[in-house]
Amino acid sequence: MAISFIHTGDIHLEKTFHFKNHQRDFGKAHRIDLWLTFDQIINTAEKNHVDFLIISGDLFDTPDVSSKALKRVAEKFAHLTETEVVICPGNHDFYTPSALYGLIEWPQNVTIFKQGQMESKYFEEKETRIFGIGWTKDTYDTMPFDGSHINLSEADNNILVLHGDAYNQISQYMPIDLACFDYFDYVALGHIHRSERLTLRAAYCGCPEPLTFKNINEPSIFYGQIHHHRLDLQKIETGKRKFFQKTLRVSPEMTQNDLLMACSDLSDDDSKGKDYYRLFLNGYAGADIDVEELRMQLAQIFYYVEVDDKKLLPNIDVDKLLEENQDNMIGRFIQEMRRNGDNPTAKKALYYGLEGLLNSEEKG
Ligand SMILES: [Mn+2]
Repeated sequence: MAISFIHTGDIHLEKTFHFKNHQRDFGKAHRIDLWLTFDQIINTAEKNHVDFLIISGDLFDTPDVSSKALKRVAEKFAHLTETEVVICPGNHDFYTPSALYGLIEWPQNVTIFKQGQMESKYFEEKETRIFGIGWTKDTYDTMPFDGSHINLSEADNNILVLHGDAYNQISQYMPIDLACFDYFDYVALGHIHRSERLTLRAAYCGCPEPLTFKNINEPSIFYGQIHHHRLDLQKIETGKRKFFQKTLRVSPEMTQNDLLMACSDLSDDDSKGKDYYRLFLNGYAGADIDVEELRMQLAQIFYYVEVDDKKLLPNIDVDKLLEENQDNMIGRFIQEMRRNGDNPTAKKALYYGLEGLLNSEEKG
């Protein structure tokens, strides 16, 4: 029979964040974002009457989750009226009887793989068998599975859920050889935080809510349907906020106001009002540029902004530089460039050229 599912994972509920910007408690706020995104996923499952909500590990960030948080998750699952929840614990939330998943009663519609080896559950009404290897410790140099062919019933839908590394066969986080499982209708993968379809029938869901400036692609979940062993997989965008890193070229003729405008123009108002920005200032600052003041100004425009000025150098005193370098390449370069006049383009060319020459001198 035809079935539908949502595949998510790597939500990392209750993660502690360490943001560089301390103007507000951004870490606590983003912890709440994770919960809101989790709610969004549950609502999507309910609204679309999906048969299965598949969670491929790292639902929680840590084994030290309060029972209040556990109960909140269980309650959300219990409210699903048509959906079976299947959880394959990962390296962050591996199963033990004395922590996390072992601490509370889970609703009837929740299945947790907790054996540390290949196991499966059959859902008779849906003619579907879901396999998985739930983690019971925090590292696996090899997959706890002998690679043998699993005999599947042709009449059923067969799904496999794994948390591990399909990119690196010497990973300590359960190396996965996808070629061993190419006869499943779908392989739902977790652990890598970037959403990617690796084969026609295997995909990493990625984080539904991004966690760091390294999570650059669109946060999403997968909505899938299987019918007569045909898989249809679609991305649904999720998440509250995104992370962006941008670099801005600063030239000496830019005023404080120019710089502020240039930073502000990097994005639209909607994104500035909710997303995380890390701005790298690069180049030469004129005398009236005050980066600390810029940070304060940007804090009024952006929800979250970091300004990295490690590569912003003070303006070059060209006259002094010429005096000191009369007889070498730098001096000759300045004289040559000054023949082009004093317009902004010529000035820019002079500064960027000097930047290159001075940098290569430093390195040499
Ligand atoms: Mn993870």
